[in-house]
Amino acid sequence: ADNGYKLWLEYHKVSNRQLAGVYRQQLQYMVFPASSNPLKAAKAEFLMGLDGMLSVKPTEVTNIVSGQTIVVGTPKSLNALPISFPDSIGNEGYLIKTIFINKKQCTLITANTDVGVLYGVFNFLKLIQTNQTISKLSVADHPRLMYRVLDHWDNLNRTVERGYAGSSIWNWHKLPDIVDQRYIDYARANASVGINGAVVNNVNADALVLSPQYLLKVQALANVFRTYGIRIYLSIKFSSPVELGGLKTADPLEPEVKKWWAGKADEIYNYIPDFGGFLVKANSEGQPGPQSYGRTHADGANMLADALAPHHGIVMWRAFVYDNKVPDDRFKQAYNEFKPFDGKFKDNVIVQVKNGPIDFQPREPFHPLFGAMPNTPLMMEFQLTQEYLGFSTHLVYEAPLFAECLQADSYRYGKGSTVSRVIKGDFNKKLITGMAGVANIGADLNWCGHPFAQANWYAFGRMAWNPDQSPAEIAADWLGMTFTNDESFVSPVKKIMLQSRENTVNYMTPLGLHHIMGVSTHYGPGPWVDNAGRPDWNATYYHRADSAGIGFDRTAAGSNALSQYAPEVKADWGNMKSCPDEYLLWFHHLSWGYKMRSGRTLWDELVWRYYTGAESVKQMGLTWNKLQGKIDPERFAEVKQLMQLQFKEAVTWRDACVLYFQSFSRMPIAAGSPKPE
Ligand code: GCW
Repeated sequence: ADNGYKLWLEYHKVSNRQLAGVYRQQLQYMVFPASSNPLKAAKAEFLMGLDGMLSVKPTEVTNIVSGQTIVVGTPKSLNALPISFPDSIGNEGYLIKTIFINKKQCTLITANTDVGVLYGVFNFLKLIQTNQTISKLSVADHPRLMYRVLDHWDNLNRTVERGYAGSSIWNWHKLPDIVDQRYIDYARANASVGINGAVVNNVNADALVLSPQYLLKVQALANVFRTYGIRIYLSIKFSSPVELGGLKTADPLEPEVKKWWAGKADEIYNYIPDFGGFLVKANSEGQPGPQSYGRTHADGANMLADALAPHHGIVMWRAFVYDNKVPDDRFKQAYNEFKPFDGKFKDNVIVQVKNGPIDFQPREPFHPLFGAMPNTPLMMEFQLTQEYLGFSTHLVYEAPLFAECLQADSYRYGKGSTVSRVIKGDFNKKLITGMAGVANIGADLNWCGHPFAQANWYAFGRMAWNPDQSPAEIAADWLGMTFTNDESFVSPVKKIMLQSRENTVNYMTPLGLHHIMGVSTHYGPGPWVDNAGRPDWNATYYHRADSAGIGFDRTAAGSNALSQYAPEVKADWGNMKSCPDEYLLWFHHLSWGYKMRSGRTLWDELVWRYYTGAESVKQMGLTWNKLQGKIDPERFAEVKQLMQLQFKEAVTWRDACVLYFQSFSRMPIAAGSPKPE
């Protein structure tokens, strides 16, 4: 076994012989002329997939043999054949169809562009990987978002900020001369789910990345990615004109600063003609930015946008800003700083907003900026790396977390104005659109540390392509492609995956608790932290437990953060009677004896959740143990050990939090709670 290196592109043998026979029958011949790099890559992938799954290699022909031929290409590459299709699939969409061409039946994979064909090929292979029939196909698909980007928080010394899967996959030392096979496999995996961009360095950026030496290295990566439809982007340090250029200032309104960036952009595009653009973290957590010169986010972003515009590059400007010098509730800062600049950003700026207002917690309400800036493109930022979700030790399938945010109703354009619709630009067609995922990839043999963490990379790609896809379907596809299509494995493990995030919320931060992890590591419980150097790094700042009760009052009586939402949302969450249990302590400070929907007191409910959370991890392990023999022994054993460790840590979370909060509630652990070990 490869221990997971091949990800969901393992192409294991189709075990159902009858089905394999039918597939082979229809794939005896192919019309697949390939002269461009993407088409060559598509063809190589196609042949590799068929060889792996069916041990078949279609014979190359120029004329269709009816019922036994697959035809792959664009109208241009297939110019000998009369092919037409709707425009609606755009530049990256594709069609997979059973049709008649010149009166002969065939399977056609086609698109407007070579990269569209590549996507079509991956999706055709997926049909076989998941054992679907291919005899009467009519698939037309296209991405709903334009920029589908992985953000690597990788430093130039190969450490990875919040990375739990080994060192960075980018070997800067050996680049540009050594092009690791990993870069190609990385690009294949991304293309297979439609990811079309990669920011290769940390948002806490090093100015050095813009030096000629590094641009050569970046160019070597870009040359690999291009074949797979992936553009490369860089995180930039706002003070680069000073640090790298020797200027006295990085003030975005200074002509010499503008000139420096424009020159730098020209230089980059000389190396990389299809360079994607810049990602910027400015004036947050100590990073430099326009505010350091008395200028605004819009001044900073627009200056960079001007430098990139002649080359069609974009600026992804992050809204994750907070600062202990700004008093008040950290929840509110991004909205306060960005909302006033709605409509003030250039067309090629997209404001990148984390899914929630604090920081990638196990559960957060959706960020109040979604829907609040009608004239500004907003790019969703999800975190795949499990900074607050047990690193790569805990099994947490994140698609339900993504879906919960995407399907939340902002009410900003009336009922049904979901976050998904906002980021798709449904309410303002002029805007560019996108989704970013903070990568969970490292140099570990299996890329992501935990075998199941691969599912988060996979699910991110699928949801960036179409944010409304169902987590359950994505999980089933991933399991089939990664492990086996055996229902007796897929069905229980899919259940495990779908339940996993809620389990983790329960044993870490139930009922709307947040940011009570160990200070700075963000691993393990730390509800007692109250001397972390700044108030908003303290757990006590967030849970506010005292002898009377627990929770952060964000109603008008408290920080009033709720006023940043539409009136409907504010009314719903602002009233403790209608506020869902899941968000309760995000918005309310309640007494320990408060009566919950379940009939239990708040204290009993809290205890019950912690115990249920830990218990469900134990159950997950028991389910897994019964599946021995259904997949390769290596990954089976690895996951088994990980689940045992996860259980141990879930118990630690439970006991630490229950005992700590009990020192305030002074109430007993009710009979009927699941028993401790
Ligand atoms: O989640 C927090 C992390 C920081 C990170 C920051 C950010 C890259 O703890 O490590 O820095 O967010 O998103 O900028």
